[in-house]
Amino acid sequence: PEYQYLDLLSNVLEHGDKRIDRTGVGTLSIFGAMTRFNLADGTVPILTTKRVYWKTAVKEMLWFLTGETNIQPLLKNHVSIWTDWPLDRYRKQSGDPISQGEFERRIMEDDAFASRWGDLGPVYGKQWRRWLGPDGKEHDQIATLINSIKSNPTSRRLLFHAWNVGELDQMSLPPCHMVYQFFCTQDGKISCLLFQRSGDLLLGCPFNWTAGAALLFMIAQQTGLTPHEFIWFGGDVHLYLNHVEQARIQLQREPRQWPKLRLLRKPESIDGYRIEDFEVDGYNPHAAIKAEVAV
Ligand code: THF
Repeated sequence: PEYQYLDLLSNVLEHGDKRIDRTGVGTLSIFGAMTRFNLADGTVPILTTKRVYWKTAVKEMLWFLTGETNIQPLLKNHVSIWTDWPLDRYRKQSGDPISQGEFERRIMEDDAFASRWGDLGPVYGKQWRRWLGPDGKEHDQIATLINSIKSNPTSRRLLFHAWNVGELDQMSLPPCHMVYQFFCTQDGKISCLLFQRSGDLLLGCPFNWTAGAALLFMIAQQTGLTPHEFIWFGGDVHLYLNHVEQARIQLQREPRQWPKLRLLRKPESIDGYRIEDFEVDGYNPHAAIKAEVAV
């Protein structure tokens, strides 16, 4: 199961097209990849060949679900993975060489500063919960999805999308994990398929798989179904050139058994989940591997 990841990583290392990317760091890229994870009995694809901070990934998913696009609530929950983009913009536009710690402190303590500098634009949360139609009406794609799964589980339109073409230029970063589609079987199982146009194989994908599986567990619980498969399609799947050493270290490690995820409580709705509701059992990973994120 985890060999799907390790095989992909070694494939990108060996056959990736070397290019300079948007960030200037450079990548090895392949085009078109799939991974398929069976979630039976609560199994979740949280990589074991390095420690993945699964709570951070789940907190990020919960933040998307609130419809938020400002990093302030993330920081208050001790999640810093989105700080680099607002920080970069602030430094460039203000000329102030502020440290990351100081910037984060100001975002948390000063609401006016946060609303001026902490917003990422109409990214995931906005598109998922408040996609703006041409008539000015907002569309809650998540609520619609859950209602549709309940009322019409064999529908081929069980999906939500973040690639809002008309608003891309206002986003700090256009969506990477773009479309999530769902599929229900007659015997009460539900699967999720995610299409991701761009995947940072070392840092991003392990997070996206963990978060995607957590989302499927929540949606399954809300609709009374059992999680079945989490299927992932990647478009441009890449390894940053400053992650090559880390990838080689990870490839030398022996995968261990997947952990299991359990939801400790069933909230009234998809909006009621908190991080305390998630319990992961049997997670016994190899050591964490440090890597810089490309901005
Ligand atoms: N940009 C790039 N270049 N890579 C990405 O993975 C990525 N994202 C989001 C938006 N742009 C991206 C941001 N998500 C980490 C994890 C996910 C991120 C950004 C950073 C990260 O640094 N993870 C470390 C430490 C985690 C922690 O401190 O808790 C790790 O070791 O996993 C992909 O959606």
